[in-house]
Amino acid sequence: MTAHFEEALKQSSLHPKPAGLILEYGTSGFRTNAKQLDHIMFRMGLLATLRSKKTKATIGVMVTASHNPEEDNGVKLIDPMGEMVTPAWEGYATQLANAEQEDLLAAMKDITGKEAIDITQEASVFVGKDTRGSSASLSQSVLDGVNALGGHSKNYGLVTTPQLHYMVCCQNTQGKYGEATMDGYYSKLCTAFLHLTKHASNRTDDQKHLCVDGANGIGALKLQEMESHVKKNLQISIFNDGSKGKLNFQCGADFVKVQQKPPAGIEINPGDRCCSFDGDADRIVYYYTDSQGCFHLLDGDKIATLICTYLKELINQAGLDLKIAVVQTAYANGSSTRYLEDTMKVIVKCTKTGVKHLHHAALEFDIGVYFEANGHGTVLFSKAAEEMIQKLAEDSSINDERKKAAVLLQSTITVINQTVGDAISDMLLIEAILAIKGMTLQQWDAIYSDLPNRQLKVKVSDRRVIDTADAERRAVSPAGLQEAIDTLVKKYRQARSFARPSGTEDVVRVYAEADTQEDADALAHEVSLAVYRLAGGVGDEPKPLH
Ligand code: 16G
Ligand code: MG
Repeated sequence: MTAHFEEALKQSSLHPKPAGLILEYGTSGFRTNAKQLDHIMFRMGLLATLRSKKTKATIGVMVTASHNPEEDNGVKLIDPMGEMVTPAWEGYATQLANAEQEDLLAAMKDITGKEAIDITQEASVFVGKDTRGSSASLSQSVLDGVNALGGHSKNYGLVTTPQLHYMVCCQNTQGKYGEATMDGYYSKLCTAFLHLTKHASNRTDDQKHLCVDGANGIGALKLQEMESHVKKNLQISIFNDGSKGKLNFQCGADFVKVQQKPPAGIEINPGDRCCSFDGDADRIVYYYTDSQGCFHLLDGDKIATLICTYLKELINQAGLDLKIAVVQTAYANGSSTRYLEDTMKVIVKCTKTGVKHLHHAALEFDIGVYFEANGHGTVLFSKAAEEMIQKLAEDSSINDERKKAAVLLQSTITVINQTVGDAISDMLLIEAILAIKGMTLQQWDAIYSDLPNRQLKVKVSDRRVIDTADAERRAVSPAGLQEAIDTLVKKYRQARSFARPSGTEDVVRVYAEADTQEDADALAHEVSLAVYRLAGGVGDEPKPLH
């Protein structure tokens, strides 16, 4: 076995690990300042090759740090069906990343042994990168790692994260999911989009126009590539296209969602339809300003509700008996949960933060719509549901209404990237739904009213002292924190609050909602103080917002 690892060991010394540096494969892979990542990239090339040998399938490695600042970077692994890498291998990733050079062989042997990997098995790894300055050399280090273990690699170069997920899935389903090329991706999604919007003939030119904030990242480049395919039915103006602004700086989906204001670099007129992607284009939020110039955000919860409403109508029209559910996290606005459960009567599930948890939960249903409030999400259709829809669409004995619904459902499935949340695919789906329903953003926004909310961060000496339960909605430790939150929440109307340790930053996040913005702000501040006092806050005490 050692012989197979010799080259890897030799090459590893060209990608030296800073002695003592410990990094962890977090919620979405490794993510930190780009300068600390070269050895991580090489080793993830090694690990992806081992994972490929184990699964006898193509594995993906994406070099990106999503919405983080430009100077950061990161890497995540993609499993054969285009999903996030399985948790046991996150552990191996951490193990391999933190082994000192002299322990690397032992770490590789350990993983190979535990997983009973046949080291002589062929391996194949797809690699992609975002537009950060550091991504070119870091993705080369991933390729070096793959080559060192004798794996085959395909370098997709600049792609969005969801595009790479898509390629991996296409490759491992022998093309059943689509063709593993950029052309294949655009042509699949855009053909479905044009088919869907063909049914919306009375749209005005105004309604065909969309302003997109590309966060100065990869999403902007890819939209430019795609534009001509959809032009007939959607005219896109791209802002923050990376030609001058800085990646994610005062723009992008994360900025807009957290700051609850429009990004820099975009001029919005009242009524304009706008959306923002994040730095690797796996998140999207929509927004507009009204005639008073007031900003309105349509976040992941609003998107899930719109999609769910649309799908439910089509399922009814098609006369299909399919169970639809929405999966959310603790951050979901209370109004959205109430609307979905009470008015729409759909099943709502709450999971821990992080795409893999939502994705996993959504797989349990015929149709699982999952979205984080921050705009990451997609829709999963079970194999049985897809087959039922397909059969119905081909059934010549049914009436026109059922037929039309079945055909629309078919194209809806095609426009969706089911491997992971995808800003481009979500955007096309949302645009198609609005077109088909003849709906403006204002009308969409009016489906329910968000409860005012606030998110804050608290610095503590060790955020792991906070342990949560009930999908992060309750704090189990430190002692007294949950009781303190309960007491504070009771002071306000329609209030809810929780604190959870971040999976991507060294902070505790606090979320609060209440029936007025003042109360949401006050509650968020009071809960932050409780966290600061009970969970070992460092630095100055949190100050009130007003
Ligand atoms: C990562 C997650 C995202 C989650 C966020 C929470 C993936 C691909 N991304 O970006 O889903 O909302 O972390 O960050 O899983 P936090 O733990 O710092 O609040
Ligand atoms: Mg992202």
